[in-house]
Amino acid sequence: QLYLEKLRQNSVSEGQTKAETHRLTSEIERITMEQLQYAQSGVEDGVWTLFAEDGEMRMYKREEEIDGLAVDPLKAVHTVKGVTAREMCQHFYNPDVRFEWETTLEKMTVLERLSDAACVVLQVHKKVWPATQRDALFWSHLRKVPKDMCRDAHDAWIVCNNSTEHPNFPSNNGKFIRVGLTICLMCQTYLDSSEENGSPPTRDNLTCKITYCAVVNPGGWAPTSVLRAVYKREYPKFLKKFTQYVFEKCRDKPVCF
Ligand code: 16C
Repeated sequence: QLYLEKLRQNSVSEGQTKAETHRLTSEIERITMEQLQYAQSGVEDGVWTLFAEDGEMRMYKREEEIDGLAVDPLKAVHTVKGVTAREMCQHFYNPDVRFEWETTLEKMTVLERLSDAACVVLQVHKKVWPATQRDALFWSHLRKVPKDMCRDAHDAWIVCNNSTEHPNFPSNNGKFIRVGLTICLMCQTYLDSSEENGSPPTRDNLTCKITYCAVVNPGGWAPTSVLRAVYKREYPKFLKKFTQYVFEKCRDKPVCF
């Protein structure tokens, strides 16, 4: 409780989020904090299996099934030079730019703007043959990580997306199967030594460490082989495309901490 209060004060004093509360405030606080701790825990515990590697990017999975459906948790780490944690997370959060990097989308509607850093979104994803088309309804939240939780980083930011319900958009209404998801992107900025000499940091002095965690429940039947093939193809594609997109978008702009 004390921690949550500290977190709230920290966010508000730094002007990242409005102070007002809304119907999802406490759920968002709780799940975002859980996801922050989950993202910060390592992958060297013997339960994660490396399944994709490309440059600095490493993707790990755990094969898990619920009622015969593959829901394999995914954890990925990546390092990108020249961008900050805030730039990375803002682009992941901002629904206005989602179609610029998200390749699985057919349609997206922002159902509610809860605050300047929290919203509820309905997404219809592209159909994967032979499975029924999926949709996803979730809240999304962007926040700065409190300084004492940044460890050795200059700063850290997190976006957490988590399934929710909306009375006007019930699930499994005939056309789509609704997936369940808990996803977070946690980014940490590191400055190289030149910054410590007193000169203002440029993009050449920045490194962004990225951790992406996802658990997606397909919500209804789909062949396990198809599900695992989609995971294996789409997650690496997403992380490479998204990070490259943010790098390109920011490279000629002033650094934003
Ligand atoms: O985190 C990502 N994107 C965020 C913003 O969109 C947000 C969204 C998450 C939605 C994840 C579930 C999407 C179900 C997609 C259905 C398959 C589409 C494939 C289209 C291929 C042309 O957090 C980045 C998400 C990266 C992609 C993840 C793919 C996860 C596959 C889940 C499979 C579910 C059932 C598929 C039925 C065959």
